[in-house]
Amino acid sequence: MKVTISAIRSMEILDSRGNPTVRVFVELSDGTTAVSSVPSGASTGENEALELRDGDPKRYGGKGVLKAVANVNEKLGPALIGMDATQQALIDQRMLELDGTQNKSNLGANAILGISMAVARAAAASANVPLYQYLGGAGARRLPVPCMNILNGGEHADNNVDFQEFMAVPLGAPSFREGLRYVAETFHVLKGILKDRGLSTGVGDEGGFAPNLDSNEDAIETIIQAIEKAGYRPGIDIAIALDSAATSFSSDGKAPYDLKWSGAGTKSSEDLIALAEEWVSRYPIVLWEDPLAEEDWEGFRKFTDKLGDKIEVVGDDIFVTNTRYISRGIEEGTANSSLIKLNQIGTVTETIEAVRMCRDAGWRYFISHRSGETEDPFLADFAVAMDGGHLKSGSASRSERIAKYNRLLEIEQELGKSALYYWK
Ligand code: 2PG
Ligand code: MG
Repeated sequence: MKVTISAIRSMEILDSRGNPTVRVFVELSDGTTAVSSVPSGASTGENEALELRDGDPKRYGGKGVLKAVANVNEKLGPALIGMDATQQALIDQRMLELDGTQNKSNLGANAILGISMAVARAAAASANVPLYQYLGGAGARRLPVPCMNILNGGEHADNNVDFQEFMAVPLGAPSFREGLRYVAETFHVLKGILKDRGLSTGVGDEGGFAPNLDSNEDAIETIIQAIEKAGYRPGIDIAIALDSAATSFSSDGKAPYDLKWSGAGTKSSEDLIALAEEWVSRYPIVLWEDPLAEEDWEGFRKFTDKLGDKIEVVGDDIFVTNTRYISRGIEEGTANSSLIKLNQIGTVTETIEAVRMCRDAGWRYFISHRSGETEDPFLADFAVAMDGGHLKSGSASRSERIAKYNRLLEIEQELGKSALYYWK
């Protein structure tokens, strides 16, 4: 029997930074209910789908989302009642039509994504299959390598480190569970090292430490020290991934780059590429995200020319999970991987399209949380469904990050012997 959408409602909740975000409740004709909560970024790309905020200075400094909530309750929800809940693509398409803009600026990507995620979850529950299987099919059994962001800088922290994320990648672990243990242990050892040096062990937005360090190199060398001290072999058991988030140290999305947090001065694209070449030859780096800014397509291409056969070069702000930009990237050889964030594009269906485009081109794709998150673990199921291979969900602290890792532990246990785990 066809199961249809019978009710949709929304409310304003808070994200992990204490900023308002959208929660959506969906009810189906068979009585199934589901909830979703929408994440929110800080180092956002210019071309991301629009996150609708009220702009009313009297509430949350203008960051309220009551307009988006009203759009769910009054415009989007009523138009979807009676639709077959398993027709995810048609439901998402209907919402795009209702919005009528290219970047969802009319009704808000936060409103639209909240419904899109809750509908997927409700349809899965109604079919009595886990979400990862509903979205990924019977073959969805690969757990992602957790790229754990253990040291934070840039816009995610108040320290003197320019690069936003330094991630520990447990690529030599035999399973997700063990991989998570490798990097969680490394996180704890890192804390001890920082403490011994008299440095801050306070954490940034994604739960990694955010100390003031001697240099950007110091960040990476301290992590390598932590990996070794935790009993692991750098590059064999645990490698390193970076997100420069370079748009955040360029004034207009292009060169020049001002390494303003460390005070290392102004750099050209070529300077940053040369630095990356040196780092990749010296350190066990396997992935580098946003080494250059969102408008620096040429710099990105040069970076990929130099390093694309050695490491995964990921575009985040430059591609914004949008097939328009990913297809250009594929044509021009801009990168060899795209970051994948549901709320950058705003529907589950379009996010799956972005993944498909990467796969078809022989690119990799890197499934990601946002720096503002909630306790919703949707991302964990989504990563397994997409056969993602690796994901980033922050550090081994802050429950909004751990919620995703814990859900992955559950999925791995549920899959039992059929679970897969490997890098590449
Ligand atoms: C990024 C993300 C997530 P934000 O730059 O990759 O780590 O940060 O959500 O702030 O854009
Ligand atoms: Mg990024």
